Amino acid sequence: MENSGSIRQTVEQELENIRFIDIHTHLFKPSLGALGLWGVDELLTYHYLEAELFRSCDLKPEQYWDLSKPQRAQAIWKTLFVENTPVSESARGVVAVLNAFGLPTEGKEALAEARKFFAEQKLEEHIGRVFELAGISEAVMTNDPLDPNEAPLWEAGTSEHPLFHAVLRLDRILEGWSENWRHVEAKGYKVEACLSGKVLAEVRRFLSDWCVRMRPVYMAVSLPDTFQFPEESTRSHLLSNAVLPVCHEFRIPLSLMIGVRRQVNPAIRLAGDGVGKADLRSLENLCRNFPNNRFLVSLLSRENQHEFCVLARKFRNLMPFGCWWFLNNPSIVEEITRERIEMLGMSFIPQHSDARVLEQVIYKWRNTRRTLAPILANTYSLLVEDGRTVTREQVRADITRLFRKNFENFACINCPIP
Ligand code: FIX
Ligand code: ZN
Repeated sequence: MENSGSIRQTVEQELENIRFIDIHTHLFKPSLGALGLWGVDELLTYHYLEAELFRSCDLKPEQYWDLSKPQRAQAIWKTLFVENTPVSESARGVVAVLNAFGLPTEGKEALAEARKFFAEQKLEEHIGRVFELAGISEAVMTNDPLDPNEAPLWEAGTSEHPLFHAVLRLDRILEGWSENWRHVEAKGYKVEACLSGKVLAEVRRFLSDWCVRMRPVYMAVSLPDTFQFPEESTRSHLLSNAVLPVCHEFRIPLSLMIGVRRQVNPAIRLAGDGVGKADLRSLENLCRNFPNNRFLVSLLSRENQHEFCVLARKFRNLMPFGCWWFLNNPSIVEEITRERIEMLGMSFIPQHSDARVLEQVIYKWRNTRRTLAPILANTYSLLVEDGRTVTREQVRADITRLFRKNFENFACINCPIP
């Protein structure tokens, strides 16, 4: 390929042909039942859209929360899709999903028609169709061993599903030990609020038992912008003496998602979280002090991204991934992805969907392909200008590395189970 036109066409074709692994979602395999959200009412009551609703109507949050789910969806459809033009990233996403299924995307009647369509779908085959439309082969879940609705399903034994991988989510342990240690104790582990050597050994046993039960591809935690390591804290002790040793034993990475300011506005619930710039010295200390652990990391603040790339150049056990949450907008995805390629080559994971509702993967991955095509094409055009030829095989290998192999290798997906 010599000219930019043929390069762009080849990049678009290879992006279209390759099935990606979605490495962080809030989707659930069918055997986890009602935890899995799908259909138009769930799409419309996505917390991203709830935040936008309150900016465009007189409904007060407390009035909104008193409504039923269908009534909330109706309020959002009326406000953001009928009375206003759905131009935000999240609102346009709903339009793209309805359009992908050949459903009407505007007017008062469109919601009723969409509801009828989704009510007719059988979940198992619907999942397959949605993943095909999204161009993904698998989705990685978020699974909480202390969630009162989810844990019993795993403890009773759930069936594996070829399209879903599990993740052991640690927020209630690492961020809420003082109020949650009793739930760990209730499951038969001799733990208490204070972290003695014996208690830490029991926490390791709890984590190991859940790794055997869930077979997670990584452990994960979402951390505030104020996260510090090391520090004299329960979280720091649990990380050093329980979580990281068990991750190492099971050869899985620890995913750190850093920078959330939880409940900036509690009145709007899940939509009320904000963002703050993190101190990356803490991440640097973790990567340096635990060279045999692997850290799969996403940072929420745009202001952290350049320093993040520099840090990733220093530590091969640090894998940057995704343009997370408030960063998952084309204008910012472009900036972040270009600086990652310029500093890290193809040794990072560009995106995840963070989908909470099944059909969101359709628009989130279409947007990723649409945003990345010119970035990758420009990358190869510069290389041609500077004296290298670029082949379709190289483009295919690079995209496969970005959206599959970097994760498979880093998470040791194909390693023998310890
Ligand atoms: O901690 C997380 O996994 C975040 O992604 C969520 O808490 C957040 O609500 C979200 O869905 C962002 O996209
Ligand atoms: Zn998430």
